[in-house]
Amino acid sequence: KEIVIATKNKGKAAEFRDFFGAYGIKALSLLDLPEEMPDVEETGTTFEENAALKAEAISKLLNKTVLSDDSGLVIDALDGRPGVYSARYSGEGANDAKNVEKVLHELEHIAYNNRTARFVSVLAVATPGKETIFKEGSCEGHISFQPQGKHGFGYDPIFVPDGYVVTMAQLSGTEKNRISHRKHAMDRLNEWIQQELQS
Ligand code: ITT
Repeated sequence: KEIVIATKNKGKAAEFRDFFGAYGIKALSLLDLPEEMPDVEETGTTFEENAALKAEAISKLLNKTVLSDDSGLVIDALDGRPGVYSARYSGEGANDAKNVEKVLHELEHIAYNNRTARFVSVLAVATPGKETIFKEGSCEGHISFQPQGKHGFGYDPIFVPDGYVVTMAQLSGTEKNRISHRKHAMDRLNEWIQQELQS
């Protein structure tokens, strides 16, 4: 079995390959498809809206079931920013390093206790002729003062998950995938996956 993941983010794609691999399902990202897929404009103001936009657009184009993930980092001291704007937080020419730098700068004078944050992932599954389904997961933690670690992607180098003294980027991929927001959302998708496997 195969499933298309409507993402061009290599970090996400690798994590979904692991999650679906455990079910014996091959997860194909948009970078794995033979045809070039358009960039879907993320015009929504919530993770759900953007996840639906991505999954439904690609599902329509391919006429098959497509899963998307809209995710981000929600920081309490920044009133929830970067949130749905996580990918392009540092503006034109944004990349992971610049986004991380911007967050650290904005939190410069904030004490560790007040640097609480969570990663959020909303999965949308769009199937032609069916209602789109949504599953959400989150992972609580704190924002560190310096980037540390080389694993993962995005804001992983500055996110210390609750119960840990190292950043998400210092954990192995296997460890991250046991505790992450995306893992918790995937757990909630388990029932749907089991049904798919039987169909
Ligand atoms: P696609 O839309 O193609 O999937 P994207 O990177 O634009 O890729 P999003 O719009 O969902 O995806 O933005 C999510 C951003 O949130 C992502 O670029 C990271 O900066 C951050 N993020 C999400 N999940 C993360 C994780 O597991 N670890 C670190 N940062 C994460």
